[in-house]
Amino acid sequence: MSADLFESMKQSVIDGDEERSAELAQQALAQGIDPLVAINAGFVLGINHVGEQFGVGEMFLPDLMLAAEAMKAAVAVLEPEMKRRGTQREVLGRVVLGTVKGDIHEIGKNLVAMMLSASGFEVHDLGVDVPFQKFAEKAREVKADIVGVSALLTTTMTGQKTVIEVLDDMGLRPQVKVIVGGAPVTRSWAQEIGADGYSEDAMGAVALAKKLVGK
Ligand code: B12
Repeated sequence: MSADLFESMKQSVIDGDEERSAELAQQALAQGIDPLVAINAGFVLGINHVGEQFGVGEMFLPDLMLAAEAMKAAVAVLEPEMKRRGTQREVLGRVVLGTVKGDIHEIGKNLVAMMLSASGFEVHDLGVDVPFQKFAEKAREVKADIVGVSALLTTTMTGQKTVIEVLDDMGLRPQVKVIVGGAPVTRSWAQEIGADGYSEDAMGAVALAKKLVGK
């Protein structure tokens, strides 16, 4: 019976069916299933599948976004019970993320945030048009492992460099790692500005973040 339920959970995420995922999470709670087990034996398998299919070009951006939303809906239902039981999901690391000052492109950044949080990172999303200083202040406040800076304009890319400089000035480096991304950003740019990593997409950002926190 549970095997069917777990399979349905996986499928609901693959289908990007937010309502169905939330409903299945409710069912798991009603059946007394440990919420962490529901996540790891059910929903996570769905998001992993979508990530793999996306990687090989079998699924596309909208599928990835819907899957991440479905995953989030399930986790939102399960979270209170996890807290109550004290079985918190292992937090892989803390990430401060935002689109840099002068830039209001948020779709890619939101996707990176969703995938990181669906994968077990605690994400502090500062939004768009974020002042350089704010990345560093938030990183210090939440003891971030990673700061992620998104930029979609050639004119705002230089802001990624400034964020690294501010982190340096505040003595937060090299403990706090910096990852950068956005359509005009390249690996060589990331190297040039002394970032710790670059990824061209959200799945890559998750792999990169895991590597940087040693997971
Ligand atoms: C949608 C869009 C907009 C929307 C944004 C809506 C929103 N709420 O986000 C609106 C209409 C507001 C907009 C405005 C502008 N835009 Co615009 N916009 C785009 C467009 C078409 C798509 C961007 C997008 O969402 N892509 C989909 C997401 C999923 O991809 P992504 O953002 O690249 O993110 C992925 C990766 O880059 C990576 N990633 C992203 N961030 C991060 C961060 C980290 C840490 C990591 C690891 C990875 C990572 O992972 C993401 C997921 O896979 C692009 C064209 C393009 N092909 O990029 C132009 C584009 C970026 N825009 C452009 C321009 C010029 C502008 C404007 C200046 C236009 C104008 N004259 O007003 C304004 C600027 C406003 C501002 N100050 O920011 C140019 C930039 C040119 C350049 N090289 O500088 C582009 C390239 C269009 C073009 N070909 O001319 N835009």
